Amino acid sequence: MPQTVLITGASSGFGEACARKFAQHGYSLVLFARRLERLETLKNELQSLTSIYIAQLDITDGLAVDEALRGLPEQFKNIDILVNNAGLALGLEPANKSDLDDWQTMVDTNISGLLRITHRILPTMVERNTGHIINIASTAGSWPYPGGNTYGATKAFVKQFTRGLKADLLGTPIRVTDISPGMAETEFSDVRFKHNTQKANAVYKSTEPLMAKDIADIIYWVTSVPAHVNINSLEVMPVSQAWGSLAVSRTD
Ligand code: NDP
Ligand code: 8X3
Repeated sequence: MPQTVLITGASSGFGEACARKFAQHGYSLVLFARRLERLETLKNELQSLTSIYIAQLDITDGLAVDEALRGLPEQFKNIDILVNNAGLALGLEPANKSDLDDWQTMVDTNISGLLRITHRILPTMVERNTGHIINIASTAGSWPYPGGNTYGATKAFVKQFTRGLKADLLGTPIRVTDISPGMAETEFSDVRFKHNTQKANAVYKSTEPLMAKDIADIIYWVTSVPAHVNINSLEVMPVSQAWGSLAVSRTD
C-alpha cells in the first residue's frame, strides 16, 4: 500500500508542485483547496501516476475541515505525510494603515486553519505510530520587513508551533519540520496585492526567485531522509536574495 500525503493549498504554487513531486514517486494524494476546478485539472494530469482524492475545502471553516476529513474514503484515511501549505499574505501596508479584515484572514488561514487540520490528523499519526508533518513557514517569520507585520507574525507562530510539536512528540517516531522559503514566484504576490498584476510582477522583476518546484523538491527530500533523522527547520532563499541592513530614522 503506498503512503498517503495530504497537501493543503494544492491548487497552485508550492502545493501544486508538491502534488506533482509526490505523485511521481508513487504516493497516494489527498489534495485540498478552495478552487476545485484547479484540483480537477491537476487530478486529470496526475491520475495515471497514482490514486488521488480531491476536495474543495476552505481551511478557515472549522465545520468544513471536520467534514472533509471525516469524509475521506477508506483508502485515503491514513495520512502518512501532512503538508500544511495553504496560506497567504494580504497587503503590504504599514500596520497603522492595514485592513483589519486582512489581518484576520491571515490569522484564520495561516494559524487557525493549520491548527485545525493538525489537530485532526496528529492523533491518527500517534495512534498509527507513524507520520511526518511539514509546516510551511517563511523567512518573514524570522526576519521582519516593512509591511510584513501580521503575515510575518503568523509565520513565526508556524515555526514555534512546529518546535512545540517536536517537543510533544518525543518518544514517538513522528517527524515534524518547518520549511521557511524566501522569495518564490507563485501566485503569492498576486494574492497579496489583490490581483494588481503590475505590483505582483514587480516583485520578481529582473531577478531569479525560487520556483515552486524548488520548494517541492525540498519538501520531498525532508521526507526521504532515514526514518531516525528529523529535519527540524529549514530556511531557503534564492541566491539573489539576502537580508537588508537595520533601518535607522534620521532627522536630516
Ligand atoms: P499560492 O498563492 O500560489 O498558493 C497558496 C495556496 O493556498 C493556494 O493553493 C490556495 O488555494 C491555498 N489557500 C489559501 N487560502 C486557503 C484557504 N482558506 N483554504 C484552503 N486553501 C487555501 O502561494 P504559495 O504557493 O507561494 O504559498 C504556499 C505557502 O507558502 C503559503 O503558506 C505561503 O505563505 C508560503 N510561502 C510563500 C512564499 C513565496 O514567496 N511564494 C515564501 C514563503 C512562504 P485556493 O485559493 O484555491 O484555496
Ligand atoms: C513569502 C516571502 O518575503 O514575501 O513568505 O514574506 S516574503
